[in-house]
Amino acid sequence: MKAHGADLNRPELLLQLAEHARRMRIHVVRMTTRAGSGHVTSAFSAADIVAALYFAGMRFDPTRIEDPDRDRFILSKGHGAPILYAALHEAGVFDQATMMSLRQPGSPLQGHPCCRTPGVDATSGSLGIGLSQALGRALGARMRGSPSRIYAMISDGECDEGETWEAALAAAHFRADNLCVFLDRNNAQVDGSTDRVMNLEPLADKWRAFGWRVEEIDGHDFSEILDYLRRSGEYAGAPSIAIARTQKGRGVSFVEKGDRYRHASVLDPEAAERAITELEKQKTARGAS
Ligand SMILES: Cc1ncc(C[n+]2csc(CCOP(=O)(O)OP(=O)(O)O)c2C)c(N)n1
Ligand SMILES: [Mg+2]
Repeated sequence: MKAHGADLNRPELLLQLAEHARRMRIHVVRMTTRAGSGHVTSAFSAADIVAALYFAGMRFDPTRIEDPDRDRFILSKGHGAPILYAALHEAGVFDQATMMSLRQPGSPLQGHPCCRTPGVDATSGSLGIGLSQALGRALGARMRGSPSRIYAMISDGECDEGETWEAALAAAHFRADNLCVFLDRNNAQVDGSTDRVMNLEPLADKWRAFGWRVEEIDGHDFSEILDYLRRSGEYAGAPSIAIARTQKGRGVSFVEKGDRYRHASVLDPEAAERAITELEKQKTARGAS
């Protein structure tokens, strides 16, 4: 099984990833406005990394999601679920109607990821549990002799959770080099900026001290994301983490700036139309350049 986009040259791949991410943000707006709840800004901050994983980094074939040897993605910051669902829809795992059933009773797409949902690799949403699950998956894959690589995204708010650091310690101890993590470093958590609520700096030094390979990247720059993904596959003997600088709400100007969209908020139908119009223009702008 190959990664998506493996046959494209680099400029083509970068354009294709931007296009997937742009469409995924539109899916997020549509499904959360329809549901009337969800975490749009958290989904947007993760959008570019998730697009790069599903459409370039991971060996993921939507027609073979049961393959035990495919790569896995664990969205530890489970409230960002709409971006995961957007990627799975974009990849063809489920249809538009299923996507639009987000948060409805009986829908497979609940507000936080559930491993019973096709294509979803872990149940998450209680913050702090995803890195342990990812490590368990990584060690399990190694024991089975599987080529499966395990990708995870954790949030900066989750670095306030003890379990994150227990998993960090264990991953280095067990030399889990098939584990590749992105830390969505948007400097924000529910109650305000991470600096004010619980200072994490020097964050990269902390992960290094725990024995990880650490890179600091721009989490909205596909080139930097792809370079990290390539290098993480080459590191031997230790897990790797990219501390990815991101922005909550990234992609739509008034969502990036607006205080009213700070955390668990969705766009009302009028704002959703404005957001979609802005995202549609991004395609035109790229097409013209
Ligand atoms: C154990 C636990 N405590 C509290 C919450 C409620 N909660 C949901 S999102 C969130 C924090 C959001 O900030 P961050 O984790 O940095 O994610 P971001 O949206 O910035 O990516 C909190 C405290 C939770 N889901 N789980
Ligand atoms: Mg955060």
